[in-house]
Amino acid sequence: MVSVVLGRARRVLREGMRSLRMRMRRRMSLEQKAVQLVAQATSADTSLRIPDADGYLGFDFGSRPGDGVALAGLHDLARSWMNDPERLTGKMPKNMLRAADLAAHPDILRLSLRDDVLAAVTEYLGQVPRLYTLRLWWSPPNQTQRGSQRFHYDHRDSRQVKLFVNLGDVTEESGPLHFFSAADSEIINQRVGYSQGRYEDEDVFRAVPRERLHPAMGPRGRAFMLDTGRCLHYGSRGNILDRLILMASFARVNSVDPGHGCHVLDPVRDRLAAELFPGDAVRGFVLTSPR
Ligand SMILES: O=C(O)CCC(=O)C(=O)O
Repeated sequence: MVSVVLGRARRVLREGMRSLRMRMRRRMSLEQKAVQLVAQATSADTSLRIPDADGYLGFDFGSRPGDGVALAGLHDLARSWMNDPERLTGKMPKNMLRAADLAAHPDILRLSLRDDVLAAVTEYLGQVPRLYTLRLWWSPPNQTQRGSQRFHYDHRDSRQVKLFVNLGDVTEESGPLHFFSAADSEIINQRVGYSQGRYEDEDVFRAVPRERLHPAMGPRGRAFMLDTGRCLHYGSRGNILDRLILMASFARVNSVDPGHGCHVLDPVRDRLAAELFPGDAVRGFVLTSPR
């Protein structure tokens, strides 16, 4: 009896070891591929660069004529989605994007995976990233201070980049994303302590003055790439007006916390890679599932 139980336990252990080894090998080869594709991803347009000490870059995403028009179209589309109560569920900021929208409105993915963005993210991460999540966020007027409305870091990896694009004007009244540079965030970590939870404003502002906080404001097309793992941030707080932004989250393929998937992207990743970007090895890689 004992030998039967022991035999079974050994078999289970061996299977476990084998699947662990296979997973590790798969992750290794994925990482090799992510590094191999760097030259291709950074050859098309290197006009944007995220400075390492800052951990963020503000830039004008809408200055290319076609893209300015596409952003205006996306803004109008998002406004029309506000009449659909099913799109307005969930916590703040409210994601209105659904998987079916990506094929119906290919500009959403085309803009999120623009050459200059992919090159900058690739250079910052040292490898071609995966697109983990994609959102079209609406922040309605509110006076709450919960979840991402409080200072926090994201924890997918030691480095990650989120692209935030204003779809309409974002002013102080529209609850903009606010963030500290990576260098100032490091000072906060040293004085307050690094936490995977939420920070109190008073602790943060005792360490670094409020004046050094950056609001991600600006007209339609103003955009930011931000390492939300290194830059302390919050958003959608104290809105008097509403805010509409496009958000794409990138991280290394072998990130520490791959998360629980993305209901907007996962059902359509492979199909859209083939349909929208045929023969494009970089975007094919960026779009495949992180797990
Ligand atoms: O802009 C917002 O509403 C919050 C964004 C945020 O905290 C995040 O993306 O991690």
